[in-house]
Amino acid sequence: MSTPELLPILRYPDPRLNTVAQPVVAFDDRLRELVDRMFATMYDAHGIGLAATQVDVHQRLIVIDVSETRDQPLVLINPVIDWASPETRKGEEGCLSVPGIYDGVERSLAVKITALDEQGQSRTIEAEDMLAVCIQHEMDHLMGKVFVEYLSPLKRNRIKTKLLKAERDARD
Ligand code: K2U
Ligand code: ZN
Repeated sequence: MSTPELLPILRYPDPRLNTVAQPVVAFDDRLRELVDRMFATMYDAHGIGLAATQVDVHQRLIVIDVSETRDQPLVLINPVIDWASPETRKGEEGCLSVPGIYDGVERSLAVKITALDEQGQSRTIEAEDMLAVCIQHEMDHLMGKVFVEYLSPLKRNRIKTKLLKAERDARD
């Protein structure tokens, strides 16, 4: 099977990253095509997660693969966090929409979620460690939130300036 066509990833501070995604309602071939292209885009970018918001599709859809062997794909459609542990930990995060920037973000150590799979079947997932962090990071994207919004305004403005300059330099 040929590799699905890659999708362009929106770069911070693109305002479209602040869009709140809508629930998925159609479990059809178009959805499956989108899921395939999101996985191809995530693997190509060496990411361990990707939210539809990041490819300018504003539906509640996330793809994840936190496995070392890059062969344990997870599709989360219309995900809901049913429980998040009160215990939290500050971990270093990056984002495919904020290239080259890494900083600490506080996240719950464990989460329990309910989500639909590509066939529309409901499933519950108990996650901890990196998978729990990734799920929280991606679900923020579906709410229009990028991890730099947890940082200080000073840091965020420096990041915005840096990335806007990088975009300008890339165009010239
Ligand atoms: O942009 C994204 O949403 C993909 C994120 C997912 C993620 C961020 C922070 C912590 C866990 C997951 C990453 O950029 S994927 C790149 C990456 C890979 C390994 C560890 C951290 C970040
Ligand atoms: Zn991200």
